[in-house]
Amino acid sequence: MFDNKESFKDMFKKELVSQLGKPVLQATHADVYRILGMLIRERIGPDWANTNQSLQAAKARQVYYFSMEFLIGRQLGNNLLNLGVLEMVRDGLEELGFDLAAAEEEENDPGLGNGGLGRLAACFLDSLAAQQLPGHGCGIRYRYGLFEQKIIDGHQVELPDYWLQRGNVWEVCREDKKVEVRFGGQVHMSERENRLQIELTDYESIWAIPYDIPVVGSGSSHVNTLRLWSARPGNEPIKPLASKDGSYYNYLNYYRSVESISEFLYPDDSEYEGKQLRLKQQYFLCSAGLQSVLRTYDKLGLPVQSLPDKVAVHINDTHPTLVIPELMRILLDEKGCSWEQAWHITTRTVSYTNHTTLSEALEKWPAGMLKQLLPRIYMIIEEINTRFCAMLLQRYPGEQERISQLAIIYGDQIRMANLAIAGSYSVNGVAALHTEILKNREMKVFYELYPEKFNNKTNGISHRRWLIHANPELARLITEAIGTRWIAQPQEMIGLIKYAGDPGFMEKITEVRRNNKLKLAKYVQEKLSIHIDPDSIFDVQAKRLHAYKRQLLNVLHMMHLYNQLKDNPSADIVPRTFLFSAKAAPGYYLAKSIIKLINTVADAVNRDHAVREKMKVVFLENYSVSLAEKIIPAADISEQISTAGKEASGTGNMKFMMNGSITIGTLDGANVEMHQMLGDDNMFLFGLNAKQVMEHNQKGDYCPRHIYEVDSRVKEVMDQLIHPGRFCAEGQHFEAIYQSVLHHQDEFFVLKDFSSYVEAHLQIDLAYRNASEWTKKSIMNIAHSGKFSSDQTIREYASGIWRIEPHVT
Ligand code: 26W
Repeated sequence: MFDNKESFKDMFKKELVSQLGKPVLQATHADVYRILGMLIRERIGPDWANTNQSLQAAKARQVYYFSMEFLIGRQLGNNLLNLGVLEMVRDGLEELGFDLAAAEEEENDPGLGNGGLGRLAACFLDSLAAQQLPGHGCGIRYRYGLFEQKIIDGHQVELPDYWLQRGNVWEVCREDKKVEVRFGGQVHMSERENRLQIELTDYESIWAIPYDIPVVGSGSSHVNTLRLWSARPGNEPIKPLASKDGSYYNYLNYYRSVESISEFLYPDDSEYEGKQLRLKQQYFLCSAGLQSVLRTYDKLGLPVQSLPDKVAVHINDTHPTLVIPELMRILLDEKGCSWEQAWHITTRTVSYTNHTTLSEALEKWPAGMLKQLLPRIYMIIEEINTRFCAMLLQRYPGEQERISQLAIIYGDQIRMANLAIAGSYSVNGVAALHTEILKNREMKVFYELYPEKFNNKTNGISHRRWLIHANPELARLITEAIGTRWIAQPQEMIGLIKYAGDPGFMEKITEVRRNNKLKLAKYVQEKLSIHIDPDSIFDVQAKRLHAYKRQLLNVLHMMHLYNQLKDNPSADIVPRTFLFSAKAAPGYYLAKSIIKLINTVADAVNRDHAVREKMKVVFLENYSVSLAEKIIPAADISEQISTAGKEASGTGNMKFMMNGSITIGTLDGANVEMHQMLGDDNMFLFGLNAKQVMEHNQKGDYCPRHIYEVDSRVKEVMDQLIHPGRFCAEGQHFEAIYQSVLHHQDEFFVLKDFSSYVEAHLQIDLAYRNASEWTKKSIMNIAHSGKFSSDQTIREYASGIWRIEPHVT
C-alpha cells in the first residue's frame, strides 16, 4: 500500500503496465482514472472488511437508510479526499505528467436520483461515515441513471444515460448474498399446531443481486456500505409465471420484465406512467433490503424481539414505506410472531422523513393494483388499517371526518404517508417551517394523534463534497485564515466573521471567486460558444424544473430587464449573466415549455449586439452533481424563489451559501433559517410569506388578471409570451405558460410576487456596485454556513431518532 508520493508513483506505474499493458507515456486520461480507481479500491478493502467485522463483533446498533434515490456523484475525488491522499496523488500524478482533474472527468456521474432527496441521501452517507457512525444505504442499482438531457432547438430531449457502460470500479457484486423477491401468486392459509400458516403459490420469483459500494469516512478507517440491488432472473428461475407453458418467448418476456425492475429511475414527480413498475421497484427495494438486514441481524444470535435494539430502518420519503408491511410479513409468516409482537417490533424499528408539502406528491396506490401484485402484503395492510381504524373509533367516537382523514385505506386508495406514520416511531420534516406546516396543516390530524412522533431535522449538506472538493481554492483560503479545525467541525467557519472586514482576506476571496467565475466562463464558451463576462453578476438558478420553484418568475424578470434595456440602451445597470440548469420530468409539459422559453429568451438576448455588454442568458444542459460542482462555486446570486410554503427545505440554497453566493429568496424552507442567521443585510428577501399564501388560498381572493391590468411591466412580458415580437417568432407562442399564471388561480402566485422580485433585483444591482460590502456579505454567508453541515444534521438524527453511536474500530 502506498503511503507517500514516491511509493504511490511506483505503484501507479507498475499497475498501469500490468493491468493495461501500456507504457506509462501512452496512458490516456481514462486509463489514469481506471488505475487510480483500482488502487484506491484496494486501499479501502481492508478497512471495509475490518469495519464490518468489528461492527458485527460488537453487536453495534446500526441504521439502514432506505431510499429510491442516491445521487452520490463521482467517487474518485471524494474518496481521495476522505482517505486524506488527494494532494499527494495530485502531486504524484503531476510529476508523472498526468492531470488528476482530467482523470476525474472520465468518471461517469451516476445519476441515481431526481434531485434534493437523492442528494440528501448521499450527503447523509458521507456524514455517517465521517463520524464513524454505523449507517448504510439501501437502494436500487438502476442500469440507466436519470435521463441525459440534451437541448435541441431549445427543447429538452431525453436520452438514456448508460452510466455503467465502461464498468464501475467502485462496486463489488456480492452474488453470494442474493435474495429472492416474490410477486403475484395466491395466498393459502391453513392452521398447523394452532398457528396460522401462510403459503404463497404460483408467484413470480426473481433474484435481487446486491452490489456494494464502500462509503469511506473522512479522516478515519471507518467504511460503511451503500448496497444497491439489481433484479435478475436466476439461471433457473424458480417459478416464473410467464413461462409456465415452457415457451421460449414467454421466457424471454419474463426475463425482460424482471430486468426492467432495475432499469430506470422514474423521473416523473408529477404525473407518471409506468405506475405499476414503480410499485414493483419499491417492493423490490424493501423486500431485498429487509431480507439482507435481517440476515445480518440473525447472525447476532439474538431473539427477534430485540430487533429494535440493534436495527433502525429509516425510510426516505414514502417511497420505501412497504418496509412496514414487509417486516410484518417476515415476522408473522417466517419468524412465528403474533400480530401484536410483530407490530410492536415494526413500529419501534422504522422511522420516516417527509420531504414535501405538496399534497399531490403524497403517494397513493390503487388498492387493486397492490392486491394483484402483492397479495400477502395487501392482506397485511388491510389488517393494519382495520386495527388502526378500530383504535381511532374508540379514541374519536362519532368523528367520522377525522377518522376518514386518518385512514390508511380510503376509497380505492392506499395512502402511503398514512401507513408510514402509523407504522413508524418517528416522523420528521426537513426544515423548521416545513415541520410546522406538517404539524399544523398537512398532517394536523396525525400530529394530534401522535404528537410525540413528530420532530424536525433541518437538512444539511456535506462540506467535504460541496466546499472542499467543489471549491478547493476557497477551502485553502479558509484554512489559511482560521486553521484546519473547521474541516472536522464546519461550524467553526463562524470564525470567518472577523475577517469580513479584513482587506487582505477580502482581496483574496474576491480573487478566488473571480477565478471560479473565469473557469465557468471557459466552460460555457467551450460548451455553448457563448462569451460571458466574469465581471458581470452571475445570477444562477440550478435545480429541478417545477412550477413551484418558479423558474418562470426568473424568466419574466429577465424579459422585463431586456425590455428596459431596449427602451433605454444606455440604462445604467450592472452587467448580468443569468445562468440556468434544470431537468424537467419527461411527461411534465409545462416544465418543458419553461425550458423552451428560457432558451428562446436566451437566443433573443444573446443575439442582440446592443445589449451584449449588459446581459447574457445561458442554459447549461444536463444538470448533475458534477455540473453543480462547477456552477455553484462561481455564482454571485443564488435564486431560491419558490412560492412560500412549497419548498420543504431546499439544499441547493445551502450549497450556494457555503460557497459565498448571496441568496435572493422567499421565506420558504430552510431559507427561513438562513435568514435568521444572516439577517436582511446578507440576503435579499421578497414576496409573500407562507402565512400570506395560505390566507390568499383560504379566501380565494388572488386575482392575477387584476395585476396584469394594472402593472404595465407585467402586461408587457405576459403579452410577449403569446405574441410574435421581441422573443417569439411568428407562429411560436407559450400559450400554456400564459394560461397557467393568468387564467387559473395560479397557486404559485407568480404575478403576485413579480413586483417585489423586481425590486429585490434592483437592490442586488445597487449592492453589487459596492464591491467591498458585497464581499463582506459573501464572507458572512460562508461563515454561517456551518450550521447547514450534514454532519450536524446527522448527529441530530443519530441521537434524536436512531440512537446510534460512533463506533471506533
Ligand atoms: C412520487 C415520486 C417522487 C419522486 C421524487 C416524488 C417526488 C420526488 C422528489 C424529486 C423529491 C425531492 O427531491 N424532494 C426534495 O427533497 C429535498 C431534501 O429533503 C428538499 O430539500 C426539497 O425541498 C424537496 O423538494
